Amino acid sequence: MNNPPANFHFHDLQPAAADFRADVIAGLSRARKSLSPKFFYDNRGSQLFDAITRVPEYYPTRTEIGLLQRHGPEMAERLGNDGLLFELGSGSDIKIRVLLNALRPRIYTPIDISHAHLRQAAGAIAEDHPQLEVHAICADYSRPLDLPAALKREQRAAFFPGSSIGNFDPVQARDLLRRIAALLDPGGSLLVGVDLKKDPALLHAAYNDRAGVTAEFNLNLLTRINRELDADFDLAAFRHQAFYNETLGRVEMHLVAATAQRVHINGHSFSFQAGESLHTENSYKFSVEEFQTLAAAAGLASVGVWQDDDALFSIHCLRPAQRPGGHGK
Ligand code: AVJ
Repeated sequence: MNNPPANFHFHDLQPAAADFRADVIAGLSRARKSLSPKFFYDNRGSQLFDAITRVPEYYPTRTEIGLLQRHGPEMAERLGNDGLLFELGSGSDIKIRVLLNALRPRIYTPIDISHAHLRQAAGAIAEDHPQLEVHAICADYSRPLDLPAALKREQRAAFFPGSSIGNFDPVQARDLLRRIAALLDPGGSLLVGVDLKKDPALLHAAYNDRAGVTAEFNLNLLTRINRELDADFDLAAFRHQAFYNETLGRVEMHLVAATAQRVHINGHSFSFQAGESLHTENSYKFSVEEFQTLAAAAGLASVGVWQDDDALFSIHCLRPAQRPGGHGK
């Protein structure tokens, strides 16, 4: 953006590059190598994720947008807040545009780890909505967050789209929902997109698209490590793998070494055996009841749930449950 509009504010609380290096070295040092999926989203990774949302097999994004278009006014009414709207992991901006039109908050605060992507998307929204204060925060929302003081006084609601909650294992997901609950007012609510359990063949197709965009997205993590951490992954030696783990109710993505590999990162050296995998993502799937149980464990009560006719995707409206002795509405 050449000329940020006056209603646009950018708060950079981005994690330091040192954190990325330390996390990658720790992840590759484990007996079962793994990295957090939050590292997918460098500029190229954010672009590739956008491309995934357009492949025919990847149903979540278009299904969630359909739900927002169809039920947006009712969702806004349930959210019931015209103060401040947080968005966690502001991905594609179509979703938030639909919700902003229905809810009409005074302040919009997207929180995203991807700096350039956030600046661009949030800046465009500020331009198109001159009445709306946009306070974009570049941060890792999976960690405790110190809110800019200007945002502390408003009535707050939150939107957590895309089933990104599925990236966290159950205990982490509960803790994250608790932290989001703490961001809300006693009367504030949360709208969260949650991918539903379904025929594993549909899940398999969604994470193994024919055009190979998901594979490229997965492999881009190695490109990013090579570039930012001066590492020497041989990209041709790793292949994308994604499957539904029925026991754990999650899609898993891995990068599997075709042959034995040795990789150097910043003075460290890591070996892969032939067939050894680097686990790059979990994407948990939930029944409506399973998600409500998880939310309840985080102190959030269900005040509405919407799903499409094919039961592919759900959106839940949750509200901090009244604490005994508390003053919730
Ligand atoms: C944005 C985390 C919800 O798990 O479906 C898409 C990311 N990974 N294809 C998902 C993703 C592979 C996506 N989330």
